[in-house]
Amino acid sequence: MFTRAITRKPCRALIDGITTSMFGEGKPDYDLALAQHDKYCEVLRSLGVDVLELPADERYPDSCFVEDPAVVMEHCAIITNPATDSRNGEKEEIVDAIKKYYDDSQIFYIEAPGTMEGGDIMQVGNHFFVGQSDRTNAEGARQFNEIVTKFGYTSSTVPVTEGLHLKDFVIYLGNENMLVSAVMNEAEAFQKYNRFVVDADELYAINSMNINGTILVPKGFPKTLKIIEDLGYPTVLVDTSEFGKIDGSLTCLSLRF
Ligand code: CIR
Repeated sequence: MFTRAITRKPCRALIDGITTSMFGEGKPDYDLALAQHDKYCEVLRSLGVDVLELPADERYPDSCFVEDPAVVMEHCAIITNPATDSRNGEKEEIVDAIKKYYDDSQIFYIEAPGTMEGGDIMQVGNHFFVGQSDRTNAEGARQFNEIVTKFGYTSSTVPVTEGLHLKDFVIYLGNENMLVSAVMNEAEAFQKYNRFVVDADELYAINSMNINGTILVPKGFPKTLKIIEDLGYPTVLVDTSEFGKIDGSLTCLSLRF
């Protein structure tokens, strides 16, 4: 069960967020993004989550994607080391929020030359799959493993070859079920799970999110919605179109614990 989440209001500079345009063309409409973000927080609250919404930070265009500068879990929190210059400072700005919930003895830091972003970390029970991507390097993954094993967790790495972060291409829904891209469907790491391959034209919808048994699904992806509904999960559609234009999706908009 998640009882808490941290989010950050999108800033006006959001329109200049980093993008590969892998999930949408054009610049985000700021007012629409704000409305979508409000709705996202409202959905989390409706599912029993207490949401701490941090103020917009104009210095960092991508700062609403709070999943990336930290990784939170029951026993500890890890401040990451985002790989891009325009995002690296976000790690300093998330610490105070993390300190509201974790003692200093439970907070750890990924140090250079290690890099990491939370979008590359997928928790399945007590195990963490760590995507090795352009944003998370082998040294970041090594430091992460050293930290989490102290608390009884395990971790292993998975190469991310298709784009930004691991959780853009594989997501754990719960009950041994995963949504995967065709590439992740072949990954050795995931063979023991029930894998549901999302069509190439709906890849964005892989990043759906289980909140206390209900799956939040991005609006506009009917085939993936049907896969999830057929598995028997209750679903809520959430429109994230403006975040998609800068490679953002559902999980990246919150830290959940
Ligand atoms: C970036 O490129 O860093 C942002 N525009 C998008 C980050 C998305 N984060 C995530 O999926 N965890």
